[in-house]
Amino acid sequence: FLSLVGGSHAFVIGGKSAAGHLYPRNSHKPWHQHSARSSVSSTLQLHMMAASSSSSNIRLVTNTQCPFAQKAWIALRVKQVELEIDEISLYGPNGKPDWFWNLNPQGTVPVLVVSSSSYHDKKTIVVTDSDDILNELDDIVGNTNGQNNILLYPSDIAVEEIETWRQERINQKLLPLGQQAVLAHQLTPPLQSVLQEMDRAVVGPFLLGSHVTAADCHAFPFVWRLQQEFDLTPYPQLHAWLQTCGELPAFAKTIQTSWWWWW
Ligand SMILES: N[C@@H](CCC(=O)N[C@@H](CS)C(=O)NCC(=O)O)C(=O)O
Repeated sequence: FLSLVGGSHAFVIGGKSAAGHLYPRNSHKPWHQHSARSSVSSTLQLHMMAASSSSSNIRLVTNTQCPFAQKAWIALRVKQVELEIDEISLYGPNGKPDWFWNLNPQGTVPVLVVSSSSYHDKKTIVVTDSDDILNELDDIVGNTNGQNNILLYPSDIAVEEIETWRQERINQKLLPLGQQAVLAHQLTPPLQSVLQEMDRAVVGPFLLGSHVTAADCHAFPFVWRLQQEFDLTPYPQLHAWLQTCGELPAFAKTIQTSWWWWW
């Protein structure tokens, strides 16, 4: 069967008869064949997968210049996931291949593909949005790799605190105000006040204390890019946080010499 899970950009392909390559490169199926909807929740689907899995494979379809893809890549590296990276070009004559349109009809990276198989079953979970990847990664990796499960949402930190960083400070404020400021070539007063708010909110050494959480993975690609354009030393806590993350292998490996903004 093939189902698109309502509510998040994730769907599951699987069932006893699914075998071989799920996304053959010569497939020319129109993208709308992914439109069948299911009311089965993604959590249930993940549990179904966990119950039957005996081996799994995690693949990130990405472009390393993209900040959203970097966010997912950092999270996967923080969680020490054994990962296959499939980099595709998005634009120009070598642009998106057909198999990629089949995988994600929206045509955006990153896409996380988690395949698991056992004697009885074969399932693939596809997550097509970086926010959903961060939201679901603790469940996905917890189910495929029981040990060593470093949590992006640790139990001693309130989910709301992580979400305030992710949704309010980064997605709602920093992204639009950062774009305006970069295009205007100046650190505008509205961006300055968000950076001040963020600076005061840093617990240190990481955004919410002694461990990396989903907040750090999410914020880093965007704040790092702003630092390439503007002097962020007037925001000492934020500046120190960038430095700390940049020295960790999980983050450092994802920093590229050539990169894209987020618009
Ligand atoms: N909401 C998506 C946005 C991802 C996104 O915009 N990716 C850009 C590259 S940075 C992309 O794939 N663009 C290709 C296109 O729009 O054709 C996410 O967070 O995953």
